[in-house]
Amino acid sequence: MPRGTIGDTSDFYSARATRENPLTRQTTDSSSTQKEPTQPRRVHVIRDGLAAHLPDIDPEETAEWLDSFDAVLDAAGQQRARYLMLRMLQRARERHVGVPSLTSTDYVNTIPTDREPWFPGDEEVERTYRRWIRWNAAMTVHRAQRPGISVGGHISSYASSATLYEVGFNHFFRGKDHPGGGDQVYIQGHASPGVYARAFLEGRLSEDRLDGFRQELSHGGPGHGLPSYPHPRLMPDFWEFPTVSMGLGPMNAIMQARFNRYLGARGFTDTSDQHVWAFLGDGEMDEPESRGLIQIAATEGLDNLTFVVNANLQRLDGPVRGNGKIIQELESFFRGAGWNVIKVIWGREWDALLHGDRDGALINLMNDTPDGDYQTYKANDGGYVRDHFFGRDPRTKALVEPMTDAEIWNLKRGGHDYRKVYAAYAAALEHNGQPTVILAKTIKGYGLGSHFAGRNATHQMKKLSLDDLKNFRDSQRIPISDKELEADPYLPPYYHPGDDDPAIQYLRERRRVLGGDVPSRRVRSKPLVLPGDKVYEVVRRGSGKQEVATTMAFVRLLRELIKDKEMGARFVPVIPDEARTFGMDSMFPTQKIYNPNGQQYTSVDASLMLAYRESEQGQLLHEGINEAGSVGSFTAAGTSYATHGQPMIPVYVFYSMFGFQRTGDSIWAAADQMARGFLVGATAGRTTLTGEGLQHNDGHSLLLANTNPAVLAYDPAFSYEVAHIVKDGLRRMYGEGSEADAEVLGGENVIYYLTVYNEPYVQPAEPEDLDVDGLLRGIYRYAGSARPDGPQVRLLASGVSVPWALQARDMLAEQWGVGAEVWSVTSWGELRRDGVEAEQHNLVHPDEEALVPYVTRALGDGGAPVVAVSDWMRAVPDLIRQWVPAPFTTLGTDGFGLSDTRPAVRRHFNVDAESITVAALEALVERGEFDRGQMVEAAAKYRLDDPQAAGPQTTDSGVA
Ligand SMILES: Cc1ncc(C[n+]2csc(CCOP(=O)(O)OP(=O)(O)O)c2C)c(N)n1
Ligand SMILES: [Mg+2]
Repeated sequence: MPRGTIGDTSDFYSARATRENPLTRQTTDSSSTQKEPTQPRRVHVIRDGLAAHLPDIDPEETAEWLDSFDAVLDAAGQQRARYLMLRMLQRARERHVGVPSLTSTDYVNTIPTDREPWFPGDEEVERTYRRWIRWNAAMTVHRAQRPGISVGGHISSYASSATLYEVGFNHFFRGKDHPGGGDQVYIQGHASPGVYARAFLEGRLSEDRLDGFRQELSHGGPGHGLPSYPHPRLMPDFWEFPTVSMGLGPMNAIMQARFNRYLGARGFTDTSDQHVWAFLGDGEMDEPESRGLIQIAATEGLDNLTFVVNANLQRLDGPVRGNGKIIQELESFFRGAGWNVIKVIWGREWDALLHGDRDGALINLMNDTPDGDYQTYKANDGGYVRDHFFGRDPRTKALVEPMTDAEIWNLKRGGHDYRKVYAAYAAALEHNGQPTVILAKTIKGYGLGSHFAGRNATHQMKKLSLDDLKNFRDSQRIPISDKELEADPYLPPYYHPGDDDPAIQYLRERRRVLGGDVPSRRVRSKPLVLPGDKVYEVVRRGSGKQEVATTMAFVRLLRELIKDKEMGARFVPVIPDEARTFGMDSMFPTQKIYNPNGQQYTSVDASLMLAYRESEQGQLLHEGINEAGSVGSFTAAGTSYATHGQPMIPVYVFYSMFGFQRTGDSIWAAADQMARGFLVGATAGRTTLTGEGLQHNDGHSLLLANTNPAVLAYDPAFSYEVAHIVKDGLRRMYGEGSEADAEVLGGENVIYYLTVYNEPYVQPAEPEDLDVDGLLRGIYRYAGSARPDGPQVRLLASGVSVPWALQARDMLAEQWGVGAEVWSVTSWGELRRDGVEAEQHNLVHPDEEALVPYVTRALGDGGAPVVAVSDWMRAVPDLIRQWVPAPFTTLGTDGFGLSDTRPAVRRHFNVDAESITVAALEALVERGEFDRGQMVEAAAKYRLDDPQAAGPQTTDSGVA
């Protein structure tokens, strides 16, 4: 392996090979023993449980047990037999006999009525203002549909989940002034009107703000309206966690709970009294992301996390599981993954009926009824429920005989019942060692009347007819007259009884006791003390004669930074199982990998210097092969300056191909949440990670990165460039105080994206007259023309392509008498942003002197043609096209990558030195400054169309 190649991966591969063989042998061994007859006889006892083959050491006793079971079944029927079996299982578990647990239970509440705790609140008062919140939430959306505005919103989601939130707000969610530091609450995006409506009663939002729902610009100017969904960036003192892209909330909540543990374990702040609540839709649970990380919560034993799934049985278009039962499905799924599951299905009105259900007929019905029917019942009436539900079995029919249709209609679902929901939340908090999921059955559009409740179209209904308004007003007992409603049905009044109302006093007192406002976002951190220049020296002075890849240089710098006394401990390296590829395994023994259980085994390489080390206080977050979870960790760490008042510096290093392309939506949410930190796209470029091919070769993440307004994307060529970019990034993100108070972290809510490569080359020392300002803005001249006497061109290159451009500069000078400057473009994207800003400014300020984009100023009036090249598709350099004040040619790696040597692939895409040379000559021909015949000769000489004519491989390409 050549010097300086990223990571010595040979160990990794040989270890895997030697491990595979014994494994295969083992399998063969065990299958051969199975064939041998064994004594005593082995019987298939449990197919998919603990053991497939158990010896029957006392067949007679076994027969007696089986006979007893048959006898019960014959004499007392299925229900009794089932009951006894369940009791046996329960007893077995109590006595620690290893039997597989049931993954699903009957369709009833997990917590029996007699185990419900005392409800500490004044339910009547709480229900009173819940009605006001319901009304105001619906009116917020309805009024946003007024003529001339019509910006929409959702009414039915919050209507179904009001109780789930209210019990939390009144009794559980702790605010930031709580001594424990407060909880983190992920609110379902479509429930935002309810949260605004509560904030209105609390006095946090005015009527005028509610009227600005979804009008963030036009309603009184920026900052006066309200964002559609939880968007911290748009309402930074209110929302904390963006959730509306479904599936991201569940992932981020898990990684947040895990990060809380990490932060506590590392001694930054005590997070032991904080809880993460994630409110999710049952339709949302279809997202692979929603379920995809739940094993992490289980294996890490995150009992500081509760998912609350609002199982209203509907998604946008219709039923979530019309033919099945979403609650039962999720119960099995979560329990199987190691979660504590609490079902809240039936309200207290059912208690007596269930008590009277002596032979289990009612439970049978409950078990057998598909969700589609449950939905239909609640879109009808009590008579319908009597006939179509209870009427299906004479025993249940008889059970409800004494009840009126109205009483049957009033049998509520558990998710609308304060006591049942309170019991579930209390049990979740008490549970140790596992995360909890609460599956709460509700009705979509609950309380909004028959046009909304349970209707398939309810998700998208945005306004109420006058009749709907009147009925809803009546059901919620809102003291607003018919006359007031009729005056302008587009603008029915909000309701607030005044701050002195005892119910409002109660509501506010509850929040005061629980530590203040939720949701609420605050930045309480101090700016960090930045490291001095010394840490950067090692990478600024270049690599001498050694060939070093920029990935290596970055890791080297990170290792220096992590040693810094002030800031070092705050770095949070996040790696998805690629540390060895990047040479980050060197950090295992020193920084160690965080594991709440430490390292309870002897590592196979324990005696080596670079041993694999896990520790309770580890600094590295090793996420396994899990980019989605990694972004979750990046987000939690990168927002810790606000969430916990602890600025942490996440450095997430990944294969650049699997970053923006795979998890772009999560990075978008991180930007919304105003995460700060470094994303490092290692093994960047379309032709640099050769051998890996189409799925690995990234020629476009810089383009994708540029679409995220919070991301500053840099493509450094040399290690000193990396140093300046990182240094400036730390200053901009963590080193500055706010305008109002220098002691409070100000800085910018941006994310740095650096693309670094795996091709080793000599890293030059920083030039003495380096144009640092240009480097940080995106472009500076690295090398002047080598032939001032001949025709002139300018070569713009970035990242790994700068050495190709330098080679072309020599070829142009030596072989064709042409002078070429080489400019290092550290950021095409930042140059573009600057250009766009200038254009925008000039458009709206035509009276002022026009701003000239930086790239135009930097390149000046020289007029020499410009050839731009990179290891990215042409659209990347094309980002600056309109501001380049000269003829502009771009070369790039458009198309799929493929596996071959670097020179072959670079010839194929025509981005190598030879191709640059010919492109430059061509540009000069166009201007009449070079002879066409000679240019054609050059192309033929270099065999530009023949990858087989390209030179041999540069260095070992590394493996991914
Ligand atoms: C990733 C993603 N895909 C699609 C949507 C569009 N969408 C918004 S709400 C919704 C249905 C939500 O159903 P559910 O999760 O059951 O929530 P409910 O409103 O029923 O509580 C859909 C599909 C989205 N917001 N995010
Ligand atoms: Mg739903």
